[in-house]
Amino acid sequence: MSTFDTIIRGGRVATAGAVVQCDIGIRDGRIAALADSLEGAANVIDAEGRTVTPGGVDGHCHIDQPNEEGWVCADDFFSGTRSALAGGTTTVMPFAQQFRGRSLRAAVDEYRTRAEGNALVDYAVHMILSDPSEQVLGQELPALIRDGYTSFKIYMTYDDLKLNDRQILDVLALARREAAMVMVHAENADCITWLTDRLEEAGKIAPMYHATSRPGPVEREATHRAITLSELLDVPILLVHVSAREAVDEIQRARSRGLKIFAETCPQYLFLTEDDLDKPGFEGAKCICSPPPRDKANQQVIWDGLRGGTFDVLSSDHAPTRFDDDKGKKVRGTDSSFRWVPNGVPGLETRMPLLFSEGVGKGVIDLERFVALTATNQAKIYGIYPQKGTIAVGSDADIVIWDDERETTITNDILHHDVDYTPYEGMKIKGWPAITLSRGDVVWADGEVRADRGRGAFIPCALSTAATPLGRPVAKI
Ligand code: DUC
Ligand code: ZN
Ligand code: ZN
Repeated sequence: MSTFDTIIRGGRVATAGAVVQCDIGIRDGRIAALADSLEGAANVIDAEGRTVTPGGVDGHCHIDQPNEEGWVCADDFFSGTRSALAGGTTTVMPFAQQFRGRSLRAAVDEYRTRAEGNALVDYAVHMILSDPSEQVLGQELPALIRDGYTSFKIYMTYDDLKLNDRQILDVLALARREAAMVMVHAENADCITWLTDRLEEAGKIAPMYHATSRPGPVEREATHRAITLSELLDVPILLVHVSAREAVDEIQRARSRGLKIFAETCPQYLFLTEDDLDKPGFEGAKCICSPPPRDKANQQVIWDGLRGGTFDVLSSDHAPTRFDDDKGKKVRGTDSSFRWVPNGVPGLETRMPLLFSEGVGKGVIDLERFVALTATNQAKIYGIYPQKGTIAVGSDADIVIWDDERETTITNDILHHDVDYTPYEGMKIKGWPAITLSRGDVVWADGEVRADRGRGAFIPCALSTAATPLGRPVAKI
């Protein structure tokens, strides 16, 4: 009998702490040994000369998420996880969304049935909390947190989702008691609707005006307010999809006061600008997402924040709607206002290769930081570390062996999502996963998906130490 099921031999193995040349021994889906030289396996994968990283954890993506607005999420758990693994992501964390007036528990149960039997890689589930009623905060949410749903997103914008400050305080107080991680979408709702009304009155309805309706200060105000509410009750929060210099300033100011504020950004704020919304006809709708892509100077601020430590995680915010489809970006036709265009861009598959090429390959960040941003910090913040997000003895054998030299021109037809476009069409990058393993199984090799539908498992999340309060609330209550 062999000592290991698989040995990955001779790779340049990167964790968030170090890069070392070693062999990885895998047994029963987990990493069983790390050493200079291992022997005794039925399968040996040669990784000589290649970079080996933990499989990615994408802590913010939307997969098969229902809505009541007439458009559909283009990816279900099968196509979403297929796309994820082809780009090196082996754990996805999408959202079970509560609809107002309805039970959060029912939303989670229903969402789990969407995943069951369909996912190709493992998944954990966040919640979206749109109706923090007494019943939800008093009973459903505490029980759900104990069942492994330890993080949830709240919104400060979108009419059907936004919470007011009082509701946010109620939610934060609950998060403090239960040590849950709160993700915040920070944009000022009233500013956006006021600006949108004025733009529409002036006939400015083309996709490019989406960016005009949500300028940086709109993100700054909400970021500042979210931080203030967090500070008041001493509850760590994670600001998602940070796009603007103004928001970065607020985060850095809060951190300099010693507050526990976590921050996420996404590839769309590194690689797209508002000019991508200003394409002929309706093309710009492909890049409508919120917050919107900004200008080159803001892009640089986001890159600086990745390098300098402002950002803890890089997630995709994969929000897949098809472009040429009346259940997608064109749900209200091509003459409608940007207001009605479903928000979001696809990006599960391109997240890691883009950062590997343009971040590590171009010397902006080192490999350790790449691993921290795409896997380790995500797993730590959301309570699935060290099962996920690292290469260590005992961790799940979720591993990417990179073809460091492979040059790829990104086109939608090489991707594995069910969306009919990619915002990164035509971009040339270097480096792509050659082999991806999920719990020791090769799920991607030679450009082919090799995973069976349903092999992905639900991963319950533990309480994360990232959510532990500092112990010094401003509000003495
Ligand atoms: N913004 C969100 O808040 N969610 C999904 C997509 C987007 O652009
Ligand atoms: Zn959001
Ligand atoms: Zn999102």
